[in-house]
Amino acid sequence: MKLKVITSNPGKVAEYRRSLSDLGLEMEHLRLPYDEVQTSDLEEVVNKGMDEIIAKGVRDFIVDDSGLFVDALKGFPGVWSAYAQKTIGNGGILKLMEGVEDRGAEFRCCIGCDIDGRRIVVTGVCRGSITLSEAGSEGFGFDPIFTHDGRRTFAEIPIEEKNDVSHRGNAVRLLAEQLKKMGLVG
Ligand code: ITT
Repeated sequence: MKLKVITSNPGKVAEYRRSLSDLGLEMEHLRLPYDEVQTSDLEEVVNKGMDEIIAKGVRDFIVDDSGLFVDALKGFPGVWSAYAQKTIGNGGILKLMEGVEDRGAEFRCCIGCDIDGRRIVVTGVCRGSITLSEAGSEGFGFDPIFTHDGRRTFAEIPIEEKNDVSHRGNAVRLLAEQLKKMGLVG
């Protein structure tokens, strides 16, 4: 079965290709802009986005709304992650964290999947911390400043290892459970 991954971010597509091919799902990248409503709730962004995409007549797809939530910044950049990444970038986040001892943070990923006329929405989380400096060249976005094991950033580990522990990997595992329950994958 083929699923479209509707995103402007090729890094997400690469991660989905790795993790969902095991289920026999073929992923196809589709750039189709949709409104990301401004709300503090990733699931709401996903559900509204899915309504809009379905209204355009597109079916059998995945959308993904993700963010980095930093404890000491009271959850910032969170739902404003894309804007923060484009404006202040990783350097700006590190600057905000200068002299801050509590470096705890988490990535969250909400996946919306329309498949066979049905809708599945799941959220995966990955706890970790913000590093003192940027490291690594793998991945995308905030990967160079986030570590899950306190040793290497997400930009210093291969995509398979990131998928094993990441917010997106955890969300994919929840999605896979649902798809299996529905008998849509083996
Ligand atoms: P689409 O909305 O088109 O899918 P996007 O990159 O804007 O692409 P999000 O709004 O979900 O995606 O992501 C918000 C920001 O968080 C964005 O700057 C991403 O690069 C970043 N981000 C999301 N997932 C990430 C991950 O696994 N590792 C590092 N940064 C991530």
